[in-house]
Amino acid sequence: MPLPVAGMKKALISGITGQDGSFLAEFLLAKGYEVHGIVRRASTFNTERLDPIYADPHERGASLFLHYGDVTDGASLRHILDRVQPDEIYNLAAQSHVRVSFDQAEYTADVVATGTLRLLEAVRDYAANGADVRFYQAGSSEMFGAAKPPQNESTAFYPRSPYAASKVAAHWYAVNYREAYGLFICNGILFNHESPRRGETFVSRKVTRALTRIKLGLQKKLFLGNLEARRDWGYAGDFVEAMWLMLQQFEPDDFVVATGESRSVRDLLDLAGDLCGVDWQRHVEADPRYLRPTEVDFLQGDSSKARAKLGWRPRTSFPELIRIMVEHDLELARQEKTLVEAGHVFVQRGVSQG
Ligand code: NDP
Ligand code: GDR
Repeated sequence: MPLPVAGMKKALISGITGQDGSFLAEFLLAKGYEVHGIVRRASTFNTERLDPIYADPHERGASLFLHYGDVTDGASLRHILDRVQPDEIYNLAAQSHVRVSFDQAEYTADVVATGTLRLLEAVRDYAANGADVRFYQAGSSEMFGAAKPPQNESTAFYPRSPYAASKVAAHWYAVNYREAYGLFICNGILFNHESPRRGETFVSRKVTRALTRIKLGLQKKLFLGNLEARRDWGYAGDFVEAMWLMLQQFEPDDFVVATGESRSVRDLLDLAGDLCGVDWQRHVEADPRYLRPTEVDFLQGDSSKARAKLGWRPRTSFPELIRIMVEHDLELARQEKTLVEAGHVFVQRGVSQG
């Protein structure tokens, strides 16, 4: 591996292969950081979202480096900290699907709650050995759960899923490590943010993938759960900037990051349907598999603090976000159609999970 360039700031991202990890890596590389990411071993490639920014580490000038590790494996985290010596750590690793967390509650807690604790313990030792390090914890609006909107930093948490309860635990671990050991730790409480890189079992992407495929005759039905739930949906590319801004402040603090606007799943279908020229009512069917035992009905964030103190604001409106996603997925559908017309059989994967 080439020697790091002196003076370059080093960031370590857990969850770098996910939606946010890939946007954050791009953002930090553009700022001149050397970026290191933790990747878990899988039997298939899980680094697809990093393809556009990944260069062979043997090549001169490479500034993105990947390390095998897992937040369920504390020793691997310590080894990575020793090797990388980061200035900033972004803890984005999670089993992040709320519905799945009801099926895999213990595992979700192990990754989301105890995984954060393992990383904080490793950071505590790293700092005790003299490192000057800053830590970002990826908190979620799901922590507010049943609390009345609009939700801000003073709103009491009322988690409604094993995922949300685990994020609340991680949040308080982070606060405690800040207070107990004087570490520079920030909790970002981010409301939903989406993009063409969103996993296909989250509702925004599930809708844009399905309606664009329906438009081109590749699919007939879309099975969904609760259409009345309301979310504050923003663009992931805008939200990763807020993570970075938190770590550039004089004092560590916690911030809500949101657009301030809330829409229902039905509104999302109306907008995506209009953009595709598809009457969704003719194609959408209810499937109770996608309902959650306890739902979060209404999220709408108040990010006045982040706007005032970080100077952060969202740049991409909801209609613009959905337009970007529809355009991207329409292109994917066109590619699929070309293959189908050339005789390839297409299998739609994975949507039964989400
Ligand atoms: P994704 O699900 O797209 O990415 C999750 C990342 O965590 C992936 O890189 C995944 O790896 C990795 N991961 C999962 N389990 C482990 C593990 N045991 N050890 C190491 N890495 C692991 O999530 P997002 O990018 O959307 O979200 C990033 C973070 O922000 C998450 O913590 C999420 O809970 C939180 N969040 C997200 C919001 C959103 O709207 N997107 C809103 C609020 C919070 P792999 O690719 O191998 O699966
Ligand atoms: P969420 O996102 O649970 O808010 O968590 P998701 O897109 O999964 O659900 C949003 C809302 O849509 C309703 N819904 C469906 N959801 C899915 N996935 N599939 C369906 O078929 C469907 N039908 C209706 C859901 O019930 C829900 O009300 C996301 C994740 O990124 C978390 O990690 C993150 O913390 C929060 O956002 C903020």
